[in-house]
Amino acid sequence: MTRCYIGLGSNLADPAGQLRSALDRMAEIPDTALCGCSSFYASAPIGPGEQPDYVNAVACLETALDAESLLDALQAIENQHGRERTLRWGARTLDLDILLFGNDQIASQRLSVPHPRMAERNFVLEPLAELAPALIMPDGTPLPQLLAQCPANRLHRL
Ligand code: PH2
Ligand code: MG
Ligand code: MG
Repeated sequence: MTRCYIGLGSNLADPAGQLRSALDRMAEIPDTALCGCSSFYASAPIGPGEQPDYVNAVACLETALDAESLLDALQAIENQHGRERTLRWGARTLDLDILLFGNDQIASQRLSVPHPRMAERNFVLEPLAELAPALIMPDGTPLPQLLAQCPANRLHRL
């Protein structure tokens, strides 16, 4: 089984409800157990134009799937939640990102793991630290060091 961490985000159509429903669906992914979820956080949007604030969280999964199969399952859940892939970093009903997949470092056409921008995003690092405060990244960097270096962005626990 591989322990992985999934970033959840939404800023459209009842964001907290989107995240709750996504967690229910994630708990049903075959050969996979949902082992925890952080608090939900409100965060200022990073992206183009005027957008509503996001609700963000991080969930922990234990899975026997490979990373691409897990990605398929997560994208299916995004699609069930009306995700439209238009503007990069545009507003969205549901975003599910594989942040970490065990200690794997993956650079394929479909997947970059660890998530390439997670070190710059306090709305990822803060909830991740709630679940795994002493986590060491696959490159050996301790999570507390990333947190200390992360740019501030408006964030509060809901
Ligand atoms: N996700 C993005 C772009 N910008 N901003 C916040 N606050 N939260 C997000 O989850 C987020 C974002 C692209 O995935
Ligand atoms: Mg994302
Ligand atoms: Mg995404």
